Amino acid sequence: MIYFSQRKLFMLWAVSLPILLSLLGCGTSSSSDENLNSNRFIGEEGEVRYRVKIESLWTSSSHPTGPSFPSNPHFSPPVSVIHDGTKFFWKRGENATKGVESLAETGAVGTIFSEISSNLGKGVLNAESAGGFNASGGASFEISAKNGFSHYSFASMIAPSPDWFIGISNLNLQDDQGKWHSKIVCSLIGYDAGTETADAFTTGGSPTSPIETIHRLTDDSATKTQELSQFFGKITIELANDSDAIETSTASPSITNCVITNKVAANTNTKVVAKYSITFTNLWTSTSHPDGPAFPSDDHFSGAVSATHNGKHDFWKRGQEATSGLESLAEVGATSGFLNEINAKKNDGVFESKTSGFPASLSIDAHSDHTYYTFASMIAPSPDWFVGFSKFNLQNPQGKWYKKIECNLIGYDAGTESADTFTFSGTATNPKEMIHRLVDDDGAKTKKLSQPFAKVTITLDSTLDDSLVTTDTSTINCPS
Ligand SMILES: [Ca+2]
Ligand SMILES: [Ca+2]
Repeated sequence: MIYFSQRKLFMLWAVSLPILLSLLGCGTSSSSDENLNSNRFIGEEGEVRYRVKIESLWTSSSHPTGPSFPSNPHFSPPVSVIHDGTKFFWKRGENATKGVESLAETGAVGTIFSEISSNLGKGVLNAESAGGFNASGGASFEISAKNGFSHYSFASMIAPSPDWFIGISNLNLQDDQGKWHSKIVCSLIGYDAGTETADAFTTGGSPTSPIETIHRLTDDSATKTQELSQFFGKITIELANDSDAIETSTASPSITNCVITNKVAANTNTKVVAKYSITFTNLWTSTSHPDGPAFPSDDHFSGAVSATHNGKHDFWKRGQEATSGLESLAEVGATSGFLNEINAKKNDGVFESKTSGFPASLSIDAHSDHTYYTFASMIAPSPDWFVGFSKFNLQNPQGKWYKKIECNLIGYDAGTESADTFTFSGTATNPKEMIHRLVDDDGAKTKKLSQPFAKVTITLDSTLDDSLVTTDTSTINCPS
């Protein structure tokens, strides 16, 4: 069955012609043409429209040590294709088509549109091009997909360059159940089309022979690799016609370089996922705790267990006895027992749970009904000491998501093993004590162990409804 209309095919060519003309200036200046940007398809029944915004992140300061920054940095008109997932407009690891070669080397779209139009109705639903843009700007336009044609690809030349481009290949706008994602934000890295050889931001070079497959600029082994590894741009793809007739996804899939933000309950805008990045930094050094127990030779932290939840359960809490899972984490660094205790409440208030390295970074999803964050990681070696948060609310009292939280983490004692040195050995504390801060203990060790062991930075990456984010930028105090 053929899913495209003659109108679209006509529009395809009507749009591509002025782009061809405008490309004559691609090497000297950008051509951000509002008329081209306003190009959009007329929605048909069953079609789902998305707003697409491509923003440049390419500046002289973002790529300071790469090839000389050009005087006229810009991007060629991005070509967008909606297809069925079997047709690849371009793909890493495969040879560029003549159309992709032409686009990546000169920004011209004539050949690629010829290739696409021959596939209309055979795996390709539609294609279009927006206007090119300066490295200080961007492009915005709409795309239109439908069931069976839910995959999105685009490419735009990094200009001037030999054959480098930004793009997305075969991004499914639907989840595994065929429901539409509400919002996808992806960072855009640079790709090499494998057809022209040069290492500078200039057009031209010598044809690569034999031709290489399309690869990321960072896949090259030459010096340019690291220098060109920064993101060149960002793309935001957001559902435009969000009506009850469209089945929106509640899934939260993980895609490299992309963040997908979906509603958990489709019936109200306030039930949204908030995506946070969490970074742990080690503050525990021989100089940070100078007069405490002898600094160990193998100082480290165990893996961390993290969870977002609705606050109904205290997985660990100061003044409460440690569970066997936390005891095992605090005494020997085993994460599975504590994680299992959390996962046992998956249907009773736990939203997401995971283990991660420590100090390290992780991302975790919270949700309007699950705004609390709990984690723990063992201070090792130690008898039963750990750092962590218990039930920290990621929303302020007005129900708005915090943008950024920075806290120093003090040490806790799980109350299950007794010793005063940084060693694994000790005797079981009998009877068990309640979980307490190291500084709560009487005696000499108290003051010596009062310094923070680590720092945690919690940053909001995205949430569907920005009105639910606090505008307060003050530093949030650490729970203790
Ligand atoms: Ca190349
Ligand atoms: Ca203890």
